[in-house]
Amino acid sequence: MEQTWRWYGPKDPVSLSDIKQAGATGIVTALHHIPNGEIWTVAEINKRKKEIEDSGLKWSVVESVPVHEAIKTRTGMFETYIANYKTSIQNLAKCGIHVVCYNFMPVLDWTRTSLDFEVADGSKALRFDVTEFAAFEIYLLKRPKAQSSYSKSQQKAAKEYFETLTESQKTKLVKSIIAGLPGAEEGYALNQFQEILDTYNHIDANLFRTHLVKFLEEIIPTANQNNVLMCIHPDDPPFPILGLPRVVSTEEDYAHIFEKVPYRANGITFCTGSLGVREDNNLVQIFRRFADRVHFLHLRSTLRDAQGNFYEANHLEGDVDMYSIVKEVLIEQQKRVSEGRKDAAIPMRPDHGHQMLDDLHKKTNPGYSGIGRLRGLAELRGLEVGILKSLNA
Ligand code: DNO
Repeated sequence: MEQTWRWYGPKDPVSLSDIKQAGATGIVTALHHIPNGEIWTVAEINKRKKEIEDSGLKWSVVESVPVHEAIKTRTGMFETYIANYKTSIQNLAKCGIHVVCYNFMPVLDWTRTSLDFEVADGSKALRFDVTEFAAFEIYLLKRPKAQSSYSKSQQKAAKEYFETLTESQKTKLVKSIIAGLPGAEEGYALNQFQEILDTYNHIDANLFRTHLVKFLEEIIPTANQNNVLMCIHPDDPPFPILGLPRVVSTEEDYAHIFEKVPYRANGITFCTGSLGVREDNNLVQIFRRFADRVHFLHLRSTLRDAQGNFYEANHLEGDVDMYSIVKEVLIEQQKRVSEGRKDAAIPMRPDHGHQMLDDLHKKTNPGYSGIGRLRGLAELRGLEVGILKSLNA
């Protein structure tokens, strides 16, 4: 696997030289300063690329070229934004960058309720708690119909939990959920949030899926012509939230978009942590079925409970069988070598990590502190070496 690392650009507290010491060779980044929907120009791309290369690293993957909300709802200036998206793909190709990650989640990118959940060893992890989320949408957001998304006992738990909250805890909960996690590109305030949700009032999962397919029908041929591999990130968490449709959560969701738009440039960011939150997602089976179009790997684990809560476990613990996944990846890579494919070393990044050691005293990007990811990368690298030796023995 090509060892990569997400870097949020010059303002990231983890520097390019830190990343080099972690042993990664590839950088995963985006032009976060360019507003959603606008063209990424060759000049801007090359400027960032040079900065990375001057540190002896390579810009391996773009994460993400964000998909404007207007494209998802097919309203307003969506045609212009799609044209701009294609131009950005062409410009990235001109600069020699050929892997592009993106997602198609409505309104919010990845979502958690707690960014500082203390695990047994004293480090801090990101967590999603159904009761907290219900309390947020029923009592703080006051979303009409929110109650009906929950069972009677969930509603009761949410009410009891909400009644224990102080004002500052309420503010913190709202912020954790909607202020925008790193890389999300969009953050919202509570008073404008319902209005944004309402832009989906007429869009159910079927219609939303059609919007995704139409978007792919437009951009994937351009990517294909330019040798750019597009890889869609699964929904995180992989189930509907806030009454919004979610259409990239399961094997069947992926099967649908690949059947409609079969080019291999229409690929996956295989995120074990996101997909692994659903018990009915068989990760090895999903990987095997779509292995040839996995263009990028996010390796991390989650631990869920019977109530649907989950937190981010250490990379080799939790519900994800990381050994089996990495083994499948290495088998796929060997297959690609035998087929003469140029993309045989799949870029992977240690996705997220606990806030731990010195990082507990620093301001870090939630999920993206240096030391937690360093640990994750080291463990994954060791796992890879062990499996490779035994495969070739
Ligand atoms: C979270 C990430 C997401 C992901 C985007 C992909 O850590 O996995 O921000 O990058 O959803 O577009």
